[in-house]
Amino acid sequence: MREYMHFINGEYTRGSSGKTFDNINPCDGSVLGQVHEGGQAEIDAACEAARAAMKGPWGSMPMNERLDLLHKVADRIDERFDEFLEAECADTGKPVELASHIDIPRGAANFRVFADVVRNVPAESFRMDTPDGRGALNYAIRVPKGVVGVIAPWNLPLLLMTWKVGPALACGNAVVVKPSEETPGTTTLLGDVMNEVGVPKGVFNVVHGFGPNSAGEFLTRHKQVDAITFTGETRTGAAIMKACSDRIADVSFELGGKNPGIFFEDCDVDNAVSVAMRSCFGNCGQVCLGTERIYVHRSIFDEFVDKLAAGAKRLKMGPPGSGSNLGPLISRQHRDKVLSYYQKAVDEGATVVTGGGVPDLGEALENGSWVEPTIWTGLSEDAAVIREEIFGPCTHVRPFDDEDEVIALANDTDYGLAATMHTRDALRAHRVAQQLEAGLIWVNEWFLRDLRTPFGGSKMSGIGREGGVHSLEFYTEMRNICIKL
Ligand code: NAD
Ligand code: 6OD
Repeated sequence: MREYMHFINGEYTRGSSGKTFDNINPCDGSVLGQVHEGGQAEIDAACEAARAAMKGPWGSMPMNERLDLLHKVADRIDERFDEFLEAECADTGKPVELASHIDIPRGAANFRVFADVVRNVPAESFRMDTPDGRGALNYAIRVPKGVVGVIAPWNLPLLLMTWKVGPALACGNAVVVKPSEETPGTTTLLGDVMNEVGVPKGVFNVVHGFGPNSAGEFLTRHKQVDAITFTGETRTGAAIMKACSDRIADVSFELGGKNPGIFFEDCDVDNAVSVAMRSCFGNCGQVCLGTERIYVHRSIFDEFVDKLAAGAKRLKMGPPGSGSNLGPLISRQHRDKVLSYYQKAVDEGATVVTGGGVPDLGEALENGSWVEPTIWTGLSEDAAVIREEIFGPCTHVRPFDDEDEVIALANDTDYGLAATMHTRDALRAHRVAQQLEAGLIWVNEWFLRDLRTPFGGSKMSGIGREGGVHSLEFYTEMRNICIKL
């Protein structure tokens, strides 16, 4: 039986309450291990350790030494790749193929890339005239924000946690991380890596627990925390914003989405369908960038739906390591939510093209959180499954007739995270992309990431942009120094 401890001030600790909760294997409902539940005492200790690190060796460490250490963190993640892979797949049930190509490599890349961004960022300076003719020189320096609280979700646990921790540390901050209660494994393991490469104690802290009235909320309300970076549900973002408002702590939010996929008549249908297979069903649909609303030009609608349905039927469900390419949902609770939308779709009159239920994968997996990949057609745009984020392996497909119509359909949502658009017409690609109300627009692709680019959502999908130098906007503060010459 595994044990997931907090990591505070460079040491693993069980904390003071003695309370634990089960970490459940989503493939079969078995208990993987016990997670220690942090409360106010653990958050206090972690924030104190982080503050002390800022005042101590971390705060005074030369920049290149700090960034070299982060390269060593990345190298060590690579060296311990198999352990990270095992822990990630155990917590999430995701296919080994997926985690080994995306989650774990990105865990390392998030440290390397941001170390290099910080090393190379140019400084800003302005020479100004003054009435006495001598002039003045302004230059801006960047200083770390201080202690940054990182609150992460369960869908891409290592990737999304390090996407915040990498730039935060590169900029010289110390962090207190609250991983999702569903996925404690890889974040816990990262503490060991920090110690192995010599990151000073207190720089990276982890407190396990839940959200409201638990470690998550206590972190957001803590006076020693200067900023909160959060990835998760829009509703949770609203609660965190309120918690931070009393002390005007800065927030960066990557929230939910209800992302459109647009497929024009001139697209390469086979390529488009293979991209849609990933964007609808990859990670069992549990990707914030995923496509839950598809709009296909009427002239290729039947061909597209047939090919997507054939692809969905070919997916092999099973636990990690079984050669599967579709894992379970994260939990029974989340499965109940997804299945409630499967039912709503039927109640609202959808045609179920494929899926719509729970697969029979045999006795060994009957207590897991499995659902069938599902495609609907025939719903009107006010249906719940078209308006609300489901976060499951499902999508609705609707035909359209012209460009203006599809732009209006795509933008008719409270969210604005991502879109995937497919056409061979480059002019149309630019024209339409520029009218889509989303932070990330892929043409003939999906989730192709260059970590130097701005990442984030519009409308209810988030606040701010991270990635490349944009992360520096959040993880540092600028000070202007004006020198009279
Ligand atoms: P969630 O909001 O339920 O939980 C995320 C984290 O917040 C967890 O660690 C949880 O314990 C914590 N939390 C919950 N309530 C809290 C509170 N009141 N105060 C402080 N912390 C609290 O999200 P989830 O279910 O883990 O993840 C799925 C959601 O995340 C989806 O909506 C998805 O779209 C979104 N997401 C967005 C992005 C993005 O980049 N925009 C990326 C991944 C996931
Ligand atoms: O690729 C990333 O940096 C990122 N933040 C991905 C988010 C995926 C959402 O589930």
